[in-house]
Amino acid sequence: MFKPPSSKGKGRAEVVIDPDFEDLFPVITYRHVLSPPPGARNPLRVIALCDSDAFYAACEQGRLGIDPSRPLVVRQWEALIAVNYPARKYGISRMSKWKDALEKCPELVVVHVATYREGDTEPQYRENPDTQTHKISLDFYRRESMKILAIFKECLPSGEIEKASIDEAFIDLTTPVREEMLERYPYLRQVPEESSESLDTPLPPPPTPFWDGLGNLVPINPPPSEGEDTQSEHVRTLPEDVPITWHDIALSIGAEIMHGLRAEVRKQLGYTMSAGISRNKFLAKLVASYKKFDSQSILRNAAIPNYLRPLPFQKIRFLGGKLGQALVDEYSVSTVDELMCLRMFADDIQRRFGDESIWIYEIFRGIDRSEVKEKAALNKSMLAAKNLPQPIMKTSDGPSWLRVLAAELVMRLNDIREELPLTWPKTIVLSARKSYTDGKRKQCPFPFANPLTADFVASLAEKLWKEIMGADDSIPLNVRFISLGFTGVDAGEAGQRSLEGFFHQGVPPGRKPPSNSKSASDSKPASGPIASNSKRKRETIDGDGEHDSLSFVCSRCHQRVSAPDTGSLGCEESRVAALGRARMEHDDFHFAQDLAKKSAPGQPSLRVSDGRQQLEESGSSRPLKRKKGPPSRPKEEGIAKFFVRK
Ligand code: TTP
Ligand code: CA
Ligand code: CA
Repeated sequence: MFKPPSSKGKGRAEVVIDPDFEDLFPVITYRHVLSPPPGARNPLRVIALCDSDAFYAACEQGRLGIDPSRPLVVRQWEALIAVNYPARKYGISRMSKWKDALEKCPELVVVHVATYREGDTEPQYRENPDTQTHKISLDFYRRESMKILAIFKECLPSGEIEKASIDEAFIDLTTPVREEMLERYPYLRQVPEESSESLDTPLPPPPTPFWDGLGNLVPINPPPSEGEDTQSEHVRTLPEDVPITWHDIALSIGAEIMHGLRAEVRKQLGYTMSAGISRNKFLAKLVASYKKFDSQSILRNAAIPNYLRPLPFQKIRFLGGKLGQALVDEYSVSTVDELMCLRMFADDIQRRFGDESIWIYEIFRGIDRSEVKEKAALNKSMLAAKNLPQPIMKTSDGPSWLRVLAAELVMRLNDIREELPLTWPKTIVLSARKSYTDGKRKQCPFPFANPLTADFVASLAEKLWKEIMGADDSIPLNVRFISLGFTGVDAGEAGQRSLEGFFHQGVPPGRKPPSNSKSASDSKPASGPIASNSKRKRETIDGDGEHDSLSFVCSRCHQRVSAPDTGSLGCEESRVAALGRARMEHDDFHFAQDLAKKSAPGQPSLRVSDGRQQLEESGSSRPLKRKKGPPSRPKEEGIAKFFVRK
């Protein structure tokens, strides 16, 4: 039985709401509209997720000046990584091989992603680049992505904006919506004099919201899904005239803002975007794909229960992979409704898997208090990497790849230096691997150089390569993965460093040696379980393009650890590989800490502020293959392995 709160008195006592969804129908008071700043529990919260349509395809369309009605796909080697909407009408999808796609649609425009090969100082577009000698570059898409974000920020100075992936951003619209609400309904600025409850006085009844032309409003009672005659058994029909709330007014204002923002991006850059607008990040993301292509969808609180209940929970972004499967295995159910009907579910997961697991239960009830947080403009690390189709067998074959990687890194660093001229990395790191568990890394300080050239970077990389591999060409190397990266990339300190650069080559005496795992040790624990688990999801398969930021929460130190920017790695496999590497590197850190702890009393102990750094700087570019290894995580089964037991 559904009955939203009355606006008279406190209301709670007379409200009959499905207890699972109580959080969706709070009494909204003057405090919620007046007290700054609105936090994650504010019932007037409005969050949007904006995602570019067929992003790389749209970028290429714009670059080539091709009419958007023409079918176009973007290719990376044999695979398609972006398919525009006209091409989708031919049944072409990201899963298609590009040659099959051409058969389906002979007039298809096929653009291969730009690539670097040895000697290139900039990526080039080529029809048929060779994966044996070339590496892909996503720099153009990154730049376009930055332009979109810049428009968001310019148009919405009071909104918080968080880049969520190369073509997505979360926008917290709560503050701009509130400003507009007070502008439109000035009577909300003042608690009525006759009220004795001051700020906790419920707001007066809201006006009728205006939805026309603002997007797709998710219905309170969804119609049967396509191809089915009857409504899902999981839907509990609600009265169509569910009363309007002030949150509906807030959502409609938010939808107006998003409409304007998307129009501005289209006008300035030509990109179409789709958006989801709801009460939190999880729901905004979920509803963004409700009806995609140049549209936005709005999920009112009243529509949330019947939107979530019939949903196979494995369709939820961070439950799509192994965790979702573990839930299916554990409870033998597949929809949100079925799980919610297991009355013991909440207590059961919490008891068995610790407090962290409760976020799942909250999500199913439409609750997600994770914040929209702007990320630092500058990544602390940059990585150019290549999975080698043909392994490097001889030491003398390494430098040609190092030059390719160096060219990409230099272009990206110079790109940043155009905006932030003092940006400079502290360290250059080379990693060469036979497999995830068998690799070598070496790093050295990155001295100042003016001008910064690919040759300069390549020469340092070659020095590291020789230190790792030696000079003996007769020893077979079998290197299958190679990466060159900068760490400690800093915009602020650079002025000082550049001066130092004129006096010292390398690290000045007395200066602290550079650290290369700041991303691990600096990173704070996730702001909430949703954040941590949504990121963890990216380890598995998500297909939503979230490939430029990967992280996990370490079960030993509970720190969030980020994989370096994997921008040059487009496919899911590479993302998983990047995360795998980050895990190994972080394990090394603990390995070193464990060593330090084990040092016998009286012996000089290995002081570890950052384990990897100490090991490497001691000159032992230790093979990462571990026979003894750090104490491994106890083997957890089923859902348990997804949570840190407290
Ligand atoms: P998506 O937003 O997942 O997809 P899309 O923008 O191409 O299409 P849609 O309109 O459905 O949102 O990904 C954004 C870009 O990320 C995409 O254009 C290409 C790239 N990408 C990859 O390179 N590999 C991948 O596996 C995925 C999923 C995306
Ligand atoms: Ca997209
Ligand atoms: Ca996306």
